[in-house]
Amino acid sequence: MPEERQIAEAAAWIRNASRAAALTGAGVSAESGVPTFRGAGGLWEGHRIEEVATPEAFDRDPVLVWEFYDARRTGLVRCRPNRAHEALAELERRISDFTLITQNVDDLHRAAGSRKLIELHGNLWRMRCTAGCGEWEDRRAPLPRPLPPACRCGAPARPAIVWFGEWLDPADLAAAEAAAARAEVFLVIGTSGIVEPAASLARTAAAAGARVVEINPEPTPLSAVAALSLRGPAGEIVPRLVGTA
Ligand code: BJW
Ligand code: ZN
Repeated sequence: MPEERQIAEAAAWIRNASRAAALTGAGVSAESGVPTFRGAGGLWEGHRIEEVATPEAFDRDPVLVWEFYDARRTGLVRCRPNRAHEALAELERRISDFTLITQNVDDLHRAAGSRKLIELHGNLWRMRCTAGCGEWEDRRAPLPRPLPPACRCGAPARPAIVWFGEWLDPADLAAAEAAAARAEVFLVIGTSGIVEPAASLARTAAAAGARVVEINPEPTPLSAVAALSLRGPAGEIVPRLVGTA
C-alpha cells in the first residue's frame, strides 16, 4: 500500500483543484465483483476480449457475441457500486468542473450517482438496431431466447458498445479530450492503459500540465506520465483521496 504521505499529497492536490477529471477502467469495478478483461479470470469461455468484441466477430457469429454480452449483463445484475464509485460521485459534488470519463460499460458509476459522465465505450444495457433505426435501453437479463434480440423493425440488434476497430462517438471523445486538457488533477483508476484512444487522455492531461495520479495495484504504461502512482485497490485508495474513507 502507498505511504500515508503520498496519499496526503494527492489528497491536497484534489482538494485545491477547481478543475479535475478521472479516467476509469475495469479495475474500478473489480471490488464490485465485475471481472476485469486482462487479469486473472479475464477470459470468457476461453475467448480473449479481442476475439468477441469486434464487428467482424459479430458478423461471423452474432449468437456467440450476444451470449457473451448476455452472460455479462446477467452477472452484473447482482453487482453494486463500491466505495471508489461512491467517492467519485462525491468528487463531482465537490468540484464544480469535474468530468468522469469511463471505459466501463457496466453502468456502476451512474448507479453510484455520477452524472457528469462520459461512457467512452458505450453501455451494456443499451442496444442498437443493425439496420439504423437507433438506440434504446433494455435491462432484461438474461435476454429471452432465441438470440440475437431484434429491433421493432425486425432487424437484429447489437450491443451499443464500441468494439475494436470502431470509432468512439466523436462528441464524447472531444468532450473527454477537453476535460483532460483543462484538468489540474487527472486521476487514472484501474485501467491497464493499453486501449486507445482512451489511454492517451492521460498523456494529454500530463502534457497540458495536469498532475496525473494513478491508482492501480500494478504498474502500467501510464505510470510513466503519473506524478504519483498509488499502488493498491481503488476501493481503499480513492475514498482516502477524497476524504470519504
Ligand atoms: C485494479 C483493481 C482494483 C485490478 N483497483 N485497479 C493506437 C495504437 C495501437 C492500437 C490502436 C491505436 N488506436 C486505436 C487502436 C486500436 C484499438 C486498441 O487500442 N488496441 C489496443 C489493444 C492496442 N482501439 C480501438 O479499436 C478503438 N477504436 C478506435 O481507435 O477507432 C479508430 C480506429 C479505427 C480503426 C483502426 C484504428 C483506429 C476502440 C476501442 C474499444 C475498446 N472496447 C473494449 C470492449 C468493449 C467493451 C466491453 O465489451 O466491455 O472496451 S476493449 C476492453 O478494453 C473494454 C475496456 O473498456 C478496455 C480497457 O480495458 P481496461 O479497463 O483497461 O481493463 P483491463 O482488464 O485491461 O485492466 C484492468 C486494470 O485494473 C489492470 O491494470 C489491473 O491491474 C487493475 N486493477 N483490480 C484498481 N481493485
Ligand atoms: Zn430497426
